[in-house]
Amino acid sequence: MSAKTLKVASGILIIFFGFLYSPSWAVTQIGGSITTNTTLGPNGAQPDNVYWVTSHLIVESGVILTIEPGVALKFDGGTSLQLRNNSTLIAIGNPTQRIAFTSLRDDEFGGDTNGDGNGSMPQPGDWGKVWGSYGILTGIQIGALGVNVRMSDCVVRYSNTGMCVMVSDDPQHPHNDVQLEMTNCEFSYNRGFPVEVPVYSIPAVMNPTNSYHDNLWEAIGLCWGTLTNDLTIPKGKTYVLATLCYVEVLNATLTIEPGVVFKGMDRSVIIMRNYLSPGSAPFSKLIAIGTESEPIVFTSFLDDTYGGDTNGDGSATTPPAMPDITGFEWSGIVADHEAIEIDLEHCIIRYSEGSGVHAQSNINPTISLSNSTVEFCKQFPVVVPMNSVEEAVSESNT
Ligand SMILES: [Ca+2]
Ligand SMILES: [Ca+2]
Repeated sequence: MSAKTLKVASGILIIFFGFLYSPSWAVTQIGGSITTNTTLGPNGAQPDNVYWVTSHLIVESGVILTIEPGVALKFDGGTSLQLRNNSTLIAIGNPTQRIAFTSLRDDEFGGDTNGDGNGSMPQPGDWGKVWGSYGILTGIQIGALGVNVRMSDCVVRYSNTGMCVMVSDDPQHPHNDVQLEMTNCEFSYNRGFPVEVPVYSIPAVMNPTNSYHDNLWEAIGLCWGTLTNDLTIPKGKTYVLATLCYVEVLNATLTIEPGVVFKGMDRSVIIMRNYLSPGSAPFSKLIAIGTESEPIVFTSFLDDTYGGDTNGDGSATTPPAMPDITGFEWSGIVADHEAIEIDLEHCIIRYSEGSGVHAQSNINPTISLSNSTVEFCKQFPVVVPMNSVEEAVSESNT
């Protein structure tokens, strides 16, 4: 085995390369900070198709990391790819040359990199790191601000949460504004969500060319995110509001298709806001019009009744019959400001630790609730202003 250490430009990216174990695959070891624009692949400064990530690979602010078609990044246990604020990841493969982000022990991409034949098999959770103030364990970590990610024909597998967009570390201004484009990507065998993204990235991750399978939490995870452009959420996957996630709708319309199932983790909410003066347009609207055969469901992450066993533990956990703040259930749908409209029809709302639908005091949103069921909430099922009482308590609701 031969190996040597190189420095790339002025950066501190350390690359070792040599022919390790398998004569058929060259393997380049990488890790550390990338401080200048870098290409990994046959046309890069260290041409190769297989990169063994031996420590956290960190794309620093302002830097572009390009990964070429057919390249495999194989991560040692506990390592990750971290995209700092204002960095860019371009990983555009093609159907015959996919780009893999996987475990060192995964011989299916890039051959027998660890040189033990079938002596070790990849497992969900093989790679990834705890990152961010909420302690999210994830493989590809996308910084909160100004990060641009373009992925096509990629495979992300055997990590914890495969890819996660972070929330700003400032608790007073949690915020993110990533640009995510994703097509023909596969997330599989991850021990957590395949992806956890802000609400505004749902069109990217739900592009029908992407696929998700055999992940422990087989759902689209949602982290804190502010929706400022109109969006329709399609059915097809369960959506889980992760711990402390605010799906915040701000001067926009959020429409939910019939048949969509949301599940909430501890203290997560769907919150409707409008920072303009009372009564002024544009409104914030939540439109959830289900049908009798395809209701729209908002419930607990622990509730397997709708959307199946999303938390991957069979029937080992169930939501408490009457959630308590110490039980860390989700916190319902909240109207936080004036000039807000909430239309709920054929909806099922369950297991909120507060109310199912709640208008903050001294505001006057328009809330319409019909043919719906609100059940197992800790507080009043609905707390609405006087102008909405007739709708909310009509006989069509239970
Ligand atoms: Ca092997
Ligand atoms: Ca379960």
